[in-house]
Amino acid sequence: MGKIAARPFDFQLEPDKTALIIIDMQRDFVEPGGFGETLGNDASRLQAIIPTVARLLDGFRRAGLPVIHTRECHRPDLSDCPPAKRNRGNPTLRIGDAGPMGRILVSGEKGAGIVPELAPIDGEIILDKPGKGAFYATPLGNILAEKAISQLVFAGVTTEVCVQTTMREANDRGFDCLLAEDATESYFPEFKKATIDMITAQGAIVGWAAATSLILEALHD
Ligand code: TIU
Repeated sequence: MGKIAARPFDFQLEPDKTALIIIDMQRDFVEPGGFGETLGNDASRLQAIIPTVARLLDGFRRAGLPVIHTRECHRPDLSDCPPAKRNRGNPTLRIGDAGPMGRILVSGEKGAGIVPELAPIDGEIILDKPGKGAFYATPLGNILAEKAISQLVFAGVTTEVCVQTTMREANDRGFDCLLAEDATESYFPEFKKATIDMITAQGAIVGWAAATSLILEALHD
């Protein structure tokens, strides 16, 4: 029961200790005209995983397990956005500038919102984070400790940036981390592959990876 044929070896899911964390499925990253595209990316690859993330989310909801949604965004006065982050890469629009979906990556703006297909429901946690990792400058560690969570299933974008950073933060804090590999995506397919290869290498040095369908089967064994 609960055994998932994951990479690099089976992951033993313990549902009563498990939460789903969906990273940054925000319009600014997955829809045209958002922050992702201001950095020079094509958002359509990311948009394509929405139905798979929705299936995973539905499975956790039906199992009655905790769900955490993160959003990478900043206060309207940008006091939590270091100038180094705002200026990095000389983007066409900077964080805080007015874009087609409101001010780029600013909390409360349309672009910073989670895509409607994955909208959080009552009882789910929404966590705004100023960094790439979800533990930095947020109450995530305390939230998980209160719920006695020790296993995290990861989905969302982008695989090598906010997903990987958060998995590494979680791994160092003692969580078993499982990435739903078809429920995450990158603007760069080769970076997605490399990230999954590097987190699962060396005997799951950062964590495991498995298909969403296998995770859902284990949840409902
Ligand atoms: N640029 C990029 O790949 N990602 C980010 O800036 N944030 C997240 O990954 N959420």
